[in-house]
Amino acid sequence: MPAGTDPDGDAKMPLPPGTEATLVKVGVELLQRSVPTGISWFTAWLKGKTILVVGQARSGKSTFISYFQHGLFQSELDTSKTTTTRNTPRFQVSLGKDKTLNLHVKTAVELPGQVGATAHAITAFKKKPDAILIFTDLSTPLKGEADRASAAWVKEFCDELEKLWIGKGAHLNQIGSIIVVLNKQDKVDHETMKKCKFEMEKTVKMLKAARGKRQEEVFVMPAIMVANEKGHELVDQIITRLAQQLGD
Ligand SMILES: Nc1nc2c(ncn2[C@@H]2O[C@H](COP(=O)(O)OP(=O)(O)OP(=O)(O)O)[C@@H](O)[C@H]2O)c(=O)[nH]1
Ligand SMILES: [Mg+2]
Repeated sequence: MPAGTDPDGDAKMPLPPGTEATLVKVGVELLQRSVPTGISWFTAWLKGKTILVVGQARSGKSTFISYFQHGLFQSELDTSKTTTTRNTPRFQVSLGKDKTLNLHVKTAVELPGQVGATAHAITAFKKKPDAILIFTDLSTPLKGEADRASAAWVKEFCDELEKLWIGKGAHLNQIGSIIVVLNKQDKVDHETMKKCKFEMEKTVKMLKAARGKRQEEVFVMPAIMVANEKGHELVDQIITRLAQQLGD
């Protein structure tokens, strides 16, 4: 973790001049993407993981997949709504100074936000992915109608997913990682982020059968996915956590 940030990515002290540029560079150097070829394609085929990206409409799912796959980070854009399920081709992410941690991604699947939390949970149950990233938008209210409120969305998703897995036998559930992403931290103050994190952590505690036989911890992590000096750091922490839980 670079100097000047705590585990939530909050600034602890003013950064010395010029450090901002270094932070971005560190982020880029720690995560390297490649498309497998030859023998490494075969390894990737054997090990490849399916990662499902679900969550509130307009919360940043497509933006995340673009960064995850290509390492591209842009300013806030007028992106179009995703209207159908999208699957990426195979890619590989290598992490760490010596590239010792590798994540072979068979496909990252994004669901259209507009279809709602229950539909996302049904797809998550049917697809049986290796990991689920649940995207929320910190700038929306916590409570209210599920399609506009972050905690309500996550609660509806978790309730439905848990209901589907109960009685189906958790031993059949091979899930290795579930992460709740609190995105758009740049749009809210520290207090709002903390309150939302607390609420989400309470909600995900109800996941038991849906957490599968490995019963891995469900992490709740803030993110910023538009260009700024802290942005890479937070999203890289999420990808690192994913790789630690699923990595080869
Ligand atoms: N301020 C800010 N804007 C963001 C962030 N991440 C994404 N956005 C913006 O949010 C908008 C929606 O992003 P998308 O990635 O298209 O969201 P989505 O979840 O794929 O949306 P749907 O496909 O419609 O469900 C775009 O204008 C992004 O540039 C962030 O961390 N901060
Ligand atoms: Mg989208």
